[in-house]
Amino acid sequence: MSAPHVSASSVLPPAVPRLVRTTCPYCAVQCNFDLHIENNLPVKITPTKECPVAHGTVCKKGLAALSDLRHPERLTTPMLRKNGQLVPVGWAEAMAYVREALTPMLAANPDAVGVYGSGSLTNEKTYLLGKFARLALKTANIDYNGRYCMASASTALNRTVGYDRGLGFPLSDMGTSDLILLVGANIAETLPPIMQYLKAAKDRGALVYAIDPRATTTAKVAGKHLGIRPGSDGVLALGLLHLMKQWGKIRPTATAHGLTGVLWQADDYPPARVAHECGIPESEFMALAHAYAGATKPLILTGRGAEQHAHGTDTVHALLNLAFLTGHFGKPGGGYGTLTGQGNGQGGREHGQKTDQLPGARSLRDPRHRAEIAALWGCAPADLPQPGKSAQELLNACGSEIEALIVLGSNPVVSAAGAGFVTERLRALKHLIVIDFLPSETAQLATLVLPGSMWCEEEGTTTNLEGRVQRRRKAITAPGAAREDWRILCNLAHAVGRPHGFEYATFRDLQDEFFRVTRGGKADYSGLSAERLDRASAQWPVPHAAGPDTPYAYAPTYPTADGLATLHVPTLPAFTASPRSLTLTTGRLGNQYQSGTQTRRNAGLRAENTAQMHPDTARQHGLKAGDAVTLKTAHGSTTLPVSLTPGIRPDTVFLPFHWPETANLLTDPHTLDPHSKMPAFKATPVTLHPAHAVANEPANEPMRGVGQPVMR
Ligand SMILES: Nc1nc2c(c(=O)[nH]1)N[C@H]1C(S)=C(S)[C@@H](COP(=O)(O)OP(=O)(O)OC[C@H]3O[C@@H](n4cnc5c(=O)[nH]c(N)nc54)[C@H](O)[C@@H]3O)O[C@H]1N2
Ligand SMILES: Nc1nc2c(c(=O)[nH]1)N[C@H]1C(S)=C(S)[C@@H](COP(=O)(O)OP(=O)(O)OC[C@H]3O[C@@H](n4cnc5c(=O)[nH]c(N)nc54)[C@H](O)[C@@H]3O)O[C@H]1N2
Ligand code: SF4
Ligand SMILES: [Mo]
Repeated sequence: MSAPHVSASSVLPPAVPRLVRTTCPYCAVQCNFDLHIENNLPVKITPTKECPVAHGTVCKKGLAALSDLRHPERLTTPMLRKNGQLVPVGWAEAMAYVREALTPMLAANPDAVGVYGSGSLTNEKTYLLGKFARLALKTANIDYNGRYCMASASTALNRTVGYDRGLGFPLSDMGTSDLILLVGANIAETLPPIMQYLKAAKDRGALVYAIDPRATTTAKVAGKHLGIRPGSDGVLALGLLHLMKQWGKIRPTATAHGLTGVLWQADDYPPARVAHECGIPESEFMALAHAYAGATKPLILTGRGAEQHAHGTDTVHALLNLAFLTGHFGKPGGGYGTLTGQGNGQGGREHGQKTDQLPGARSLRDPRHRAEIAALWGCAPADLPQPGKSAQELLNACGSEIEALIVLGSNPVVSAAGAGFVTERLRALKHLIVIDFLPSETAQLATLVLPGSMWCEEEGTTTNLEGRVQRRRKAITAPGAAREDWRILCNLAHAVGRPHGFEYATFRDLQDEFFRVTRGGKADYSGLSAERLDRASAQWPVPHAAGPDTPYAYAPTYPTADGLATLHVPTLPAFTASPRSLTLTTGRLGNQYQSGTQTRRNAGLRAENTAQMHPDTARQHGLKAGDAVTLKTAHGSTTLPVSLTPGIRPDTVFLPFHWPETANLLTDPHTLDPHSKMPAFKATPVTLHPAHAVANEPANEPMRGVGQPVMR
C-alpha cells in the first residue's frame, strides 16, 4: 500500500496536519481510511480508493467513528468500587486490588478466575489474552464473544474440512457468481460495502436471493426474497439437496467421508415437506431449486440469521453439504462462505482466546500443539490448562464455580442470551474486572474498571471476513491515564506475580512474537511483518516472508488426518408450530453496533428501539404503530413501542439487540447448540400483550436486567 502513514514512534503533536491510514473500529469488512490528525486528535476521516476491500466506500458508522474518541464519558482513569460506588483511583491502587483479589484465588483454584474476550480485539491482543489466561492465570476458563457470533459456521467448517476461513476467496470474487443466496444476512445494513460486489454480480446477470423472515433492505436490492420461518434454513438446504439428487446434479467437490449418509437423508425432504416446514409457497421453493440447479457458480453465504440457533451448526452442515455435493465448495466465488461480523471476528477465532484453542488455530486438545506452544512460552506442556467453559457457560457459572471474571472487549449485560439472568450472575461475582474505554453496562457492574485504548490509539493487525490481514495503525495517544490494552494485560500478569512472558519492551516485540508463534499452525501468519503489511494486505496462510499469501484457501485436499473432508448428517428439529404461535427473532439495525456502547452515545447515529411486527399481527393483538407492547418469553419480558413492517412474516417479531432493555431479556441462557455452544438468539417463542393490559401485573424482578448506572 502506497498510503501515507506514520509509525507508532512519531505521535508527538506535529506542526502540520498529518494523515494516518488505519482500519475501522467496527465490522469485519475492515474498511481502510485516512485519519487527518491535528494536535493528537483526528479531525476528519477520508475513505481511500486504495482500500483493498471497500475501494473507497465506507458506511455511516465508519464515518461517525471519531465521535467516541473524546466523548465526555470516555474512561480516563481506573475506577474501583468503594462503598458501592465506582470511584477514580490510580493505577497502583488498581493493581494492588488485582493482586489482593486474585492471588489467593489463583493459588487455591485458578479455574475460579474466568476470562472473557472479544472478536473486536486485534490479533496481537487476542493472542496475548489467551497467553495471559493459560500462562499467567493458568485457568482453563477463557472464552469470548465470538461464541455468540459465527461459532456455528466455524464449527461446521472445522468439522467438515478441518479449516475455518469465513470466505475462501477474495470478496471481489462474489461479483463472478451467477447465483447468490444470502441466508440470514442483511448485508445492506450490516456489511454495506459488500453491496458493491452483489451489484457487480447482478450487473453480470446473477440472481440474488435474500432468505430472511423479513423483507430487509438487502432483500429489496437482491430482488428475490424468500421469507422463511426462523430456524428452518437447514430444512431448505435438505430440500434443495433432495431435488439436486433427483435431477442428477450430484458431483462432489472431492471424495469425502459421509457422502452416502447425507444423500440418504435428503430423500426424506420432498418439496411439499420443505414448503410446509419453511412456511413458504412450494412454487417459490421450486423456483429457487431450478435457479440452483441451473447455476454454474452458485454461492451460499450465511449470516447470523441461519447460524444463531440451537441447531446452528447442523444448519450450516446442511448448507455446506449442498455446496460440497453439487461440486461448488472451494470454487473461487462459489460454494459456501460465512460472513464474519466483528472487526477481527476472523483473527479473533484463530489465536487462542477460544477455550479449546492455542495460537495459529491450534487445538488445546492436541498433544503436539500443546508441546509446540509450551516450548515457545517456556513452560511444560502439562502446565497448559485443558479446555474450559464456553462463553455462555462461563457467564452462567459466575457467582458459583467462577468467582472472578476479567472482561476485555465485550458487554455481556446487553449481548448475552438471557441477559437478565446473566446480570444476576455477574452481580454474584466476588470480583468483576472490566477493561473498556466507555462505561458499558457491564463496566457499570464491575468492581474494577480499567481504562483501555480505542482503535486508533494502538498498533495491531486485524483479519477481515476474507482472511485478509491488515495493519491497524496508531494515530494518537489515549487520553488521561488510559492505557493500551496490551500493556494492561501485562500489568495484570505482573500484579498476580507471574511476569514471565509478559515483559515486552515495545509493542513490536509482542507483534513479532505473535507472528512467529503461528508458524506451523493452520492459521499461519509467520511470513508477515508490519513492513510487509505496509506494502500490501495479505490473506492467510502466509507461511513464508518471501512467499505469496493465500487468496484461495480451500483446496480439494484439506488439513484433516487423511486430507479428506467429512460430511456430517445434520440433526434438525421438525417444524410443527401452530400457525397462531409467534417467534421472536433478533438482530441488527444499520445505525447501531452490537451492544451499543460505541454507537448509542453517538449523535450522528440515531436508531429506534422498537418491536417490529406485521400489521396483521399487531391488529390481532389490538396494537397499532407506536403503542407500547410487552413481549414475554419463558426467560423474561420487556416493553417497547410497536413498529409496523409489512415485509416481516406475520408469525415472527423482530427486536434489535443494541439496547439493554431489549432482545436479550427475552432469550434463553440455558439451551445451547451442542457443537458450537451457540445460544438460540434467532428463535424464541414469544407472546405479545398490550402494555396497558399488563400494567397491573406484579413486576418480575430478576428479569429487569441491568442495575442502576453508577458512573453517570
Ligand atoms: N450496523 C451493524 N453492522 C454490523 C453489526 C452491528 O451490530 N450493527 N455487527 C457486526 C457483527 S458482530 C455481525 S455478527 C454481523 C451480523 O450481520 P447479519 O448476520 O447480517 O445480522 P443480523 O441482523 O443479526 O441477522 C441477519 C438477518 O437474519 C434474519 N433472520 C433471523 N432469523 C433468521 C432465520 O432463522 N433464518 C434466516 N435465514 N434469517 C433469519 C434477520 O431478520 C436479519 O435480517 O454484522 C456486523 N455488522
Ligand atoms: N439477541 C441477540 N444477541 C446477540 C446477537 C444477536 O444477533 N441477537 N449477536 C451476537 C453477536 S454476533 C455478537 S458479535 C455479540 C456482540 O456483543 P458484545 O460481545 O457485547 O460486543 P460489543 O457490543 O462490541 O462490546 C464491546 C465492548 O467492549 C468495548 N470494546 C470494543 N473494542 C474494544 C477494545 O479493543 N478494547 C477494549 N478495552 N474495549 C473494547 C466496547 O466499548 C464495548 O463496551 O452479541 C451477540 N448477542
Ligand atoms: S462497513 Fe464495517 S468496516 Fe466499513 S466503515 Fe462500515 S462498519 Fe466500518
Ligand atoms: Mo458477531
